[in-house]
Amino acid sequence: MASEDHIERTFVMIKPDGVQRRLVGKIVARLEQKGLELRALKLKNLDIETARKHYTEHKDKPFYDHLVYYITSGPIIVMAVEGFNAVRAVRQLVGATNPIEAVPGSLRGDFCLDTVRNLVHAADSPEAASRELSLHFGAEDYVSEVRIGEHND
Ligand code: FUP
Repeated sequence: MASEDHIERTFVMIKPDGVQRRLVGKIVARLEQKGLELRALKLKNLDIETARKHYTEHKDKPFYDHLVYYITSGPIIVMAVEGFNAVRAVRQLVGATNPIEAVPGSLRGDFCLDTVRNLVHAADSPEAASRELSLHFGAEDYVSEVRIGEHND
């Protein structure tokens, strides 16, 4: 086991094309079948201010405005996903930014063609994961462990 191996939490978003195409179940299934666990999940419309913050690293890029427009154009799913090396594991499952280069078997490789409508976003580092999780979730959104029959009341 390498020194960087550990349980971590990452941020995953199903973009408007994924929700519109009714691929939510398939995408969540791929995360779960890999062995990752859901800690928080919401279906919501992203407001423009949060979208701009989410993509702040791209604010000087020519595609920034279009990206913000697209990501706020319909409902999305936001998730906190936990597991062994979750950041790298999810990035592998998602595949390359350009779906034409994403390997078959990855979500983008199997389900889309377009670089903007590329189905899923996943944090690309533990630092990005922590920033994005705090942008999209509050403490009240998390469950600690998914176990049947355990109550907090
Ligand atoms: P990724 O981490 O794979 O989602 O990719 P990036 O953070 O580099 O890019 C974020 C989003 O910007 C992509 F999902 C789509 C959009 N993008 C473009 O529209 N054109 C580009 O050349 C690069 C990214």
